[in-house]
Amino acid sequence: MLDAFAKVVSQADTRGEYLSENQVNALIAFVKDGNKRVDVVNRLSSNSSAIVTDAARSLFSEQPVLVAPGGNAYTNRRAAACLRDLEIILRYVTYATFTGDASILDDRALNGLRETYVALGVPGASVAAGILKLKDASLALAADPNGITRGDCSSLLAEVASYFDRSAAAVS
Ligand code: PEB
Repeated sequence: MLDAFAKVVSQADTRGEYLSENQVNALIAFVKDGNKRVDVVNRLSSNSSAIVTDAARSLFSEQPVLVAPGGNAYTNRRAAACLRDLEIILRYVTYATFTGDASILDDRALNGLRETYVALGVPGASVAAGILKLKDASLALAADPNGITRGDCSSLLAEVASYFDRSAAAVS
């Protein structure tokens, strides 16, 4: 598991080089924008249940076969597993956002996930659709200007979006 700093240091060490000015400047920008990052993580973490249940509700209404008899999320046990899976992805996206690095998401959640779903018969494309719903809800919440100091969050939001896209691509 890496973070934005450890990644740059480890890459420089692999090449036996000092940190470049560009790398240092990028990390200074990372620190300067730290409050924005923490605010986004807090917003997503403290609204996680609503984000997850809304995403699942919307997925099931678009793909009702999932919860119809014979569907992969049919029965309370499987619907609960589905909600739990979305919750896990959201949680790892918040970790990646906090550390500014996708490796914790890759190593602990996405690695082998597609194969797990294939083995279980869980439709990966539907999971991916659910993850994109998590993304939409999370970005809307993260970008909500109410009750927060306004600033430019575009690159941070693009980064958060990339973690959801990466997760969806890993299972579809
Ligand atoms: C991944 N999901 C399921 C299982 C595992 C995961 C390992 C099998 C064990 C279990 O049931 O608990 N676990 C999950 C994950 C990590 C992890 C992401 C990362 C660290 O450890 N079914 C649908 C929807 C979708 C869904 C499309 C969006 O129709 C999910 C939700 N996952 C789903 C379902 C099951 C499951 C298990 C329904 C239960 C499958 C079954 O038992 O038949």
